[in-house]
Amino acid sequence: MNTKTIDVCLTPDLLHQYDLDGKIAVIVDILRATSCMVSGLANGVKEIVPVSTLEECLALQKIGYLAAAEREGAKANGFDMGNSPFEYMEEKVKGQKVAVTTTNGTLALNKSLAAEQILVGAFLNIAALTEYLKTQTEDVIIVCAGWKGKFNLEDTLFAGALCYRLRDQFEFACDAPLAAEAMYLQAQNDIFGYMKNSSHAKRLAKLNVIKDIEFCSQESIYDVIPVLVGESLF
Ligand code: 3SL
Repeated sequence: MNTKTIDVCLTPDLLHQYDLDGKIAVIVDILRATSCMVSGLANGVKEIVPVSTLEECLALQKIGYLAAAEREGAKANGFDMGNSPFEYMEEKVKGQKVAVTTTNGTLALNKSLAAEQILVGAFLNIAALTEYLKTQTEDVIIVCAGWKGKFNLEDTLFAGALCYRLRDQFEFACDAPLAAEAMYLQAQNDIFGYMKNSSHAKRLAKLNVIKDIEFCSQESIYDVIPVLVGESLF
C-alpha cells in the first residue's frame, strides 16, 4: 500500500480546501505559462521570476530583467515579450533573467507558496517530472491554473497524465485525480486533437497561435524541471 498521496486542485480558487504544508506543489498551465517556463529554462534562460501583477513585472524590467506579460492571451503594452513558448527560445533571452506575469499561471504559482517545494509541470517535461516525483517522499498536489478561477480542460488533462504515470507509487487523495486520469485515458492518443476543443485553445486560435498549442501538446521533449528557489525558478 502507498503511503504517499497525489491530489489535483482543479482551479486556484479551490486552493483554500487543500493543505499545502509539507507537500510538493506542481503548478500547471499548459496553455501556455508553464509550457513557456519549461521551454525557456530548457533553452538557456538564466532564471524566471513569476509575479502576479503588471506593476511588479515592470519594476523588475527597470532593474534589468526582460519583462514578459500576457493579458487576455496577448502581449501587454510596454513589455519585452508575450507568452509564447517560441519567444522563450529566441536568442535575446539566452542567459537573461525574465520576469513574467500571466492571467492564470503565475497567479496559481504565487497562490501555492505555502508548499514545501514548488515545481513547474508541462507535457513538455512530463517524463522527467514523473521520474523525479517517484523518488520523493512528500505528498504531491497538482495545482491547475484554470481560467480566471474556472476549471479548464488542458490543465486537468495534464494532471490526469501525471496521476496515471504515478498511480503505482501514490494513492489518489480524492476523486479529482481519478476524474483527471479518466479524461487523460480518453485523450492520450491525440493530446493536440483533444486540447483543440478547449475554450482556451479556441481563444488562442483567434489570436493565430495554433502552433503554440501544437508545441505545448508535445510530451517529454525537455528534461528540465523548473523549481522555485526564493522568488526565482531555475
Ligand atoms: O493565463 C495564463 O497564465 C496564460 O498562460 C494564458 S495564455 O495562454 O498566454 O493566453
